[in-house]
Amino acid sequence: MTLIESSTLAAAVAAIGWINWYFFVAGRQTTRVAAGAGGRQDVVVRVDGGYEPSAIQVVAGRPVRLSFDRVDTSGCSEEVTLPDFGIRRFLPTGARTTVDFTPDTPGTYVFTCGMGMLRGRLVVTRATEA
Ligand SMILES: [Cu+2]
Repeated sequence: MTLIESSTLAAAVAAIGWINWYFFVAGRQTTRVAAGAGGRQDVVVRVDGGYEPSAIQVVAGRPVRLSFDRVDTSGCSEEVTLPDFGIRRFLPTGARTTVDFTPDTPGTYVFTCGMGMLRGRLVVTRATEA
């Protein structure tokens, strides 16, 4: 192999490694939310062609506030729904939209865009598990 061939190969291997990490490792990390003053579990979710963080862990029986900061202009992300909680909200670009609810039952719930294409997970645990 020439030097150019081997450095191209190295760059390709590095790119593949990064892509695998991005989709299979980074996306699986769950953000644990600690309750702040007043017991509310506050988390800011960036909406930019997806949700960041996309996996959020909270404790059952205490109020949750999801603050969606939408930065993209794709029609896909203009709505967010939490079907298990009967919530559907419009998210204006460049603004923060807060969604308040209290998950009473431990379990894994989804939040998605209006069409169900962008997806996030809300993992609700018992207070003693957190
Ligand atoms: Cu969508």
